Amino acid sequence: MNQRELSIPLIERAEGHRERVAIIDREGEHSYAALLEASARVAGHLLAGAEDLQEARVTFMVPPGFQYVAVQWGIWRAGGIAVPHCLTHPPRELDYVLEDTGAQLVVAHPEYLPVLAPLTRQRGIRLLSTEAVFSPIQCALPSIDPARRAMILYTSGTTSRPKGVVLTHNNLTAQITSLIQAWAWVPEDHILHVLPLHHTHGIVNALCCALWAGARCEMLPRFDEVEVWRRFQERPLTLFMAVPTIYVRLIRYWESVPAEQQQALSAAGRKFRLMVSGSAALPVQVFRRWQDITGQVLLERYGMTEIGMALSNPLHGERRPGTVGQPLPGVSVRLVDETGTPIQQEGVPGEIQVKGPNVFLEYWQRPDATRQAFRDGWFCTGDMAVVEQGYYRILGRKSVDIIKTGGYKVSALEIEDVLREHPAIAECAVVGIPDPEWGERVAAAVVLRPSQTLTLETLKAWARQHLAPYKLPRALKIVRSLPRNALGKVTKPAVKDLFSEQPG
Ligand code: MLC
Ligand code: AMP
Repeated sequence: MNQRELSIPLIERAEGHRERVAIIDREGEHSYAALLEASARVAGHLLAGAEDLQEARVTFMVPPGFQYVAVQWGIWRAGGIAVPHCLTHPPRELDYVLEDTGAQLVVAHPEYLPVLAPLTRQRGIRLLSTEAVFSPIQCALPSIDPARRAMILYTSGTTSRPKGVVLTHNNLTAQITSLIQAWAWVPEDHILHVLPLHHTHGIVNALCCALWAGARCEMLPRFDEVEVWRRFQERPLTLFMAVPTIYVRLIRYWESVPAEQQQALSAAGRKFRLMVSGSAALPVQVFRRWQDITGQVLLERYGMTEIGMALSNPLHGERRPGTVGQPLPGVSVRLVDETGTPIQQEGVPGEIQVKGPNVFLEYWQRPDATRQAFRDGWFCTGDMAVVEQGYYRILGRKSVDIIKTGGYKVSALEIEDVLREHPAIAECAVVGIPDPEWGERVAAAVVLRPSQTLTLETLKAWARQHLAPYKLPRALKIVRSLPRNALGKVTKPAVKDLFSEQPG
């Protein structure tokens, strides 16, 4: 193997555990050696005679499993920037990513060729099937400086359309090694992976950490409570990571089965060395119920696409429910007041700001947005928190236009822009309303055009063509006018009140 190519730390490390099992998927077990070989072939096909992709954006739409990882690594080894597509995105959202990244190459599992082919044809982008990129090929691979861009992840925010968060190999290494240290990953670990692979939680925390450690990553095609409980019982798992909605679903399933089966499930849950929750606030009742059922004290942590993970309850020591613990190794965290002054005292709320090698490079081709996101070198998260007895507690977000549903962050503004295209809708306002299963649910208040009608079902069916399933409205209120302030601006708290039985 060419020494020069081994400069991406995660991939370089794989040489150290070639014979170990890296991935378990529906095809079986795959070693680190197999990953190295398959990813080299992918890189060869992507390069197609070129020496280095020089940070070309390569999007890929591959289901969770060995092929996903081999394509991701292949893009990196060829010198490209890997951009994972969301598998449930409708064509409009897929096309946005192709356009915004200026993608030069797309790799797709055959299942996704029909949806991608018309889009890539229209844009003149080379589309490669996974069947083609795994065929044998000999080729020298470029040397990759880890300061180079590695990945773009799309995140919704306070702008209508999602922004591309650019992470370098160095950013990824910092994010991974911080968690390896904090949660004491070892090669003997075996994680059950159930999260989507276009977001940081699934990619960095669960997948890349496992591969860095030389551990086993057992990947399900998607979350399914029955299958997860089955694997808990049958497999020698040590780790599990999920969003609160997933724990809610697992609890609901446990509660639905007979007592004997509950005992067996509980015993299976007890064997894990660590279970983590994140991406959204973990309700204290869920924390306690999970502990009753499995004996597991969930470790809650806080993170964001732009920074990876920043705060975590301890592996050893008290995991305090309703809090997200303390700064992770190598990550600096502070709270600031409205004037931007750091808060020194406990008990005083402020915005969370983060600094460190884990913090992303830039928003893709949005220098203004990048600049606005930083103050004196600190990344402004937009999340509010308070420190109480040494532990950070998240209080909420500064923006009412960001909704967290099932662990997915969605922009109210993006949904509003789409809903306004509906022929029956004159005006609309989208908010997140509290929900015990989803954290928040997307709710739309709409003013109809004269003599038009609309139901939630017809709106959902229409919106499904334009938006990802997790962005669809789940509650609808038809109103004569939207609540506005004296300046004519829609008042979102009043819109939320429209959906609550007792307006507050
Ligand atoms: C799906 N449904 C929803 C919904 N999503 N209803 C309300 N709100 C939502 N958000 C509906 C479906 O449409 C369907 O109903 C029914 O619920 C069951 O759908 P499903 O397909 O079984 O749901 P599923 O796809 O399993 O989704 C549940 C989930 C998923 C929890 C597994 O949301 C998920 O994987 N979430 C994780 C997201 C994540 O990884 N975030 C991390 C971002 S990074 P119907 O009526 O339509 O049939 C980050 C940083 C950090 O946040 O700190 O980690
Ligand atoms: P994303 O942009 O999808 O990466 O989502 C990041 C956001 O998720 C953060 O800015 C927080 O608002 C939220 N988040 C992540 N972890 C937690 C947590 N443990 N508690 C509350 N909110 C969280």
